[in-house]
Amino acid sequence: MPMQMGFRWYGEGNDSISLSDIKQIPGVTSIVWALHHKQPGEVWEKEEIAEVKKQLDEYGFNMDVVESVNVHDDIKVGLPTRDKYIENYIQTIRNLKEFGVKVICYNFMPIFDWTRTDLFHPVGDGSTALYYEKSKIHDDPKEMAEYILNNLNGMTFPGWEPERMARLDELFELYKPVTKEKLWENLKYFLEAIMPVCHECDIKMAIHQDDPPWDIFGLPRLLVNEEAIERFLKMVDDPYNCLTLCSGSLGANPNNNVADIVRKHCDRIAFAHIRNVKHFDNGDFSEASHRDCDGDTGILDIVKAYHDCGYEGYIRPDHGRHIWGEKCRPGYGLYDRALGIMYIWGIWDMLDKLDK
Ligand SMILES: [Mn+2]
Repeated sequence: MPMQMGFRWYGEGNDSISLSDIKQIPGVTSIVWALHHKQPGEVWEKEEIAEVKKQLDEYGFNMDVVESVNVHDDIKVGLPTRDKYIENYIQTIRNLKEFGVKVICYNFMPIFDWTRTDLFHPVGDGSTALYYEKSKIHDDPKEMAEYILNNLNGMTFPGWEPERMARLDELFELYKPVTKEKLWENLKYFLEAIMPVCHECDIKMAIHQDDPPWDIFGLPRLLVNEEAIERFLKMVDDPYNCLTLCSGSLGANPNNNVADIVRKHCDRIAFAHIRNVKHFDNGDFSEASHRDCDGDTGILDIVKAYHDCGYEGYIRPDHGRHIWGEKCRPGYGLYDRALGIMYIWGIWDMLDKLDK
C-alpha cells in the first residue's frame, strides 16, 4: 500500500473549494476535515459527524483524518477544570471511532496557532504566499490577531477563533505561570489520560509541531526540533502517541533536517504535511511552491525518506501559494495545493518504478 493522499477541506459553506473540485485531483482518497464551528473543549456529536460523512460518501472520500480537534486552554494551562475538558475530548474520540476515524491531528501551542505577519506576500511571479517577518513579531500580539482576523475573507480559522482572540488579555494572564517545563507536564497529563481510549478506539493522536518552531510573544513552544520530538515520543512511549510531521513548520528553522526525523521516527508518524519554505538571511521566511528548488526544506529528500521507510500513513500538501487570481482562505487555495500533490506523486511514482 502506498501513502494515502489527503486534502484539507473546511466544510460545506466554509470553504471556497468544493468536494467535486477535490475529486478531480489525481489520487486523493482522504478528506482532512473538522467540525469548524466547534469551540475547543466541546464534544463533537455523532449527528454532526454523520452530516460530514454523508457529504464525503457522495464522492467516495474517507474521513480517516481529522484536523484538528483543538485542545482547551485549561488543559494546556493545567487548571483543575482540565479533567472535565479531557472527559469531553475522550467522548469526542469515542464518537469519531463510530465513523472509522483513524488519526486525530492536534497541537499544543499556547494561545496562538500558526503565526505569520503577512498572509498575501508577493512571491515575485504574480502569486502571493504566507510570509513571516521576524522584526514584526515584537509588536503587540493584539495587533497581530486583529490583522489575521481581518484577512480571512470572512472565514473562520482554527486556533484563531474570534471568541478566543477577544479574550487575549485574559489568556495571556492565564498562561503567565506556565513555564516550558509546566507545559510539557500538562501535555503528558493529557496524553496519559487519553491513551487507553485511543487503544480501545484504534485512533492515533498525532501532534503537529509549533509554527514557527520557536517561542513567540514570550509564550513557550514545545515541538520545535528533533530533540523535542524525541523527548515527546519517549515521554509517552506508546504507538498511539504519534506525530503529524509538518515539514513546513520544522523547516522554518534551517537547522532542522526533516528527512532525518522521518527516517528516525517513521513508525510514529501517522500523518505527514509536506510544505516548502524559503529562508532569507535576516531570519524572515516565505512559503514556497512544493518544487524542491523553490525553497530550502528539501522536499525531494523528505519524500524519498518516506518512500524508503515504506510509509503507508496519511499525507497532504500543507499550505499553497495563491495563484491564478484565486480568492481563497490564506494558504488553502485549490490550485497550488493540487500542483503540490502532483509533485509529490511524481516523486513517489518514480521511486516506485525505480524499485521494480
Ligand atoms: Mn502543517
